[in-house]
Amino acid sequence: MRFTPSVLSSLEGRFRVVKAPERGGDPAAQRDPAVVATVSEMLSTIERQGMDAVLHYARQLDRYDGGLVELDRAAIDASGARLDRTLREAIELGAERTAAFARAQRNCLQDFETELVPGIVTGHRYIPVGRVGAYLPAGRFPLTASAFMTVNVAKIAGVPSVTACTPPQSDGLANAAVLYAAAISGVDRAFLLGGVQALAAMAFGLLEEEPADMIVGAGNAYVAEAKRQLFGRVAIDLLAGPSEVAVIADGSADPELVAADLLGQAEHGPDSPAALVTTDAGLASAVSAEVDRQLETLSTRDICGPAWRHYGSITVAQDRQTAVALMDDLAPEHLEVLTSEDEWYHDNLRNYGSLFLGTWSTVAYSDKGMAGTNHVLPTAGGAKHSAGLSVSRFLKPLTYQRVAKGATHLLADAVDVISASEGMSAHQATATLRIARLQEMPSTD
Ligand code: HSO
Ligand code: ZN
Repeated sequence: MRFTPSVLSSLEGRFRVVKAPERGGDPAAQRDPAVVATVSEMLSTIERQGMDAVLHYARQLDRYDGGLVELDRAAIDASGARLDRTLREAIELGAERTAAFARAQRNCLQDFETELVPGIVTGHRYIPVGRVGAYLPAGRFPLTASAFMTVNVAKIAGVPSVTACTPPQSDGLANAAVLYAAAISGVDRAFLLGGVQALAAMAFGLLEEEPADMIVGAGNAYVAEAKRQLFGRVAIDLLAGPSEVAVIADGSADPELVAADLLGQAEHGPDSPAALVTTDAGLASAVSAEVDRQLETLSTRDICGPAWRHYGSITVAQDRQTAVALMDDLAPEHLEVLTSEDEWYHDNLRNYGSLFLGTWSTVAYSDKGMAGTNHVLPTAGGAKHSAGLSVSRFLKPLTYQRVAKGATHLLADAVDVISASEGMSAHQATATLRIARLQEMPSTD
């Protein structure tokens, strides 16, 4: 998350950077050529050699030699039994909340039909994607709620077939919490398969009779690059880079909470950006001191510390309009507003993946599924042009038209003229033939 130089110069004199990121550039915006080449080689090998190549990469990269394992009912039940009851209940709560939010969003998407002019009826119907493949990562931090955001939301959208892949852990098993979350989200089939080889197997139809139409879910840089290279052949959700957090705060904010929330996402990796924009210089120094204090005791300070040093920033804005202009330029994945005028910011901000309004809303509530909203969100400025994953992404608003005989001239005459001017006589004929038919018909009045 870096400010755009032209935006900074247009705001000159209205802000002061008190802590700049030490590292240049935006880690998510840079494609590592080595990653691009490795993924391209893997995809073409798997496309040519099929399951043999998939299993070869599973052995080489995941050190897994168990062949292709489908996680059936028995494995899923065993995963539930491996979990502590309080964790199981927390997972069930997350599944319920994300389903409730997705259902509410689904109800806002209406089929419609309208008669544009007499005799020309048009409309759209929401039809779900047929086959979705969901990747459920389980690296250093298994993101338990991933399945809620992908599998659960796809099933609420009405996707008939949702297949999940999750990598084997070092014990050769699927992460129990991840698998349980997928199971209660209604996954149709699940396989023990990780990384690029999992995405390729889903996209090339190596796991089932047919390939996936769409591939969703978070992953590391290799997984993101595989999605980029498979896009077109399949649909994807989005290309997510390192998770980001930004906070707008004024003098009313609690510096301890602001610091905790900044470090809360810095934990994702040493390249995870965190940005504070505040209208209060006193708060800026209080938060800076708090971040340093909290880093002393955090068990994940080996990640959060470098993330904050390299990609953390604090900027003091002269007024709330400047704070909004700066934040809209960052277009962060997660944006918290901790001010005495949160609704003013809500009305004026335009670019964010998901917005957390007020002291009592924090990013982890959405991350873990408890707020119901989706945590698959655009990073690296993608919020300028796109929203995150939601039930609507699994539903295609497919249009149709029905033209009455009596309306023929309302379309055909103009199509005749335009097609003639383009030299497209076959197009022209489809219209003029209908005009002729109409003229041949006996008058009904
Ligand atoms: N912040 C991540 C999601 C997540 N974090 C899940 C922890 N658990 C992407 O929005
Ligand atoms: Zn997170």
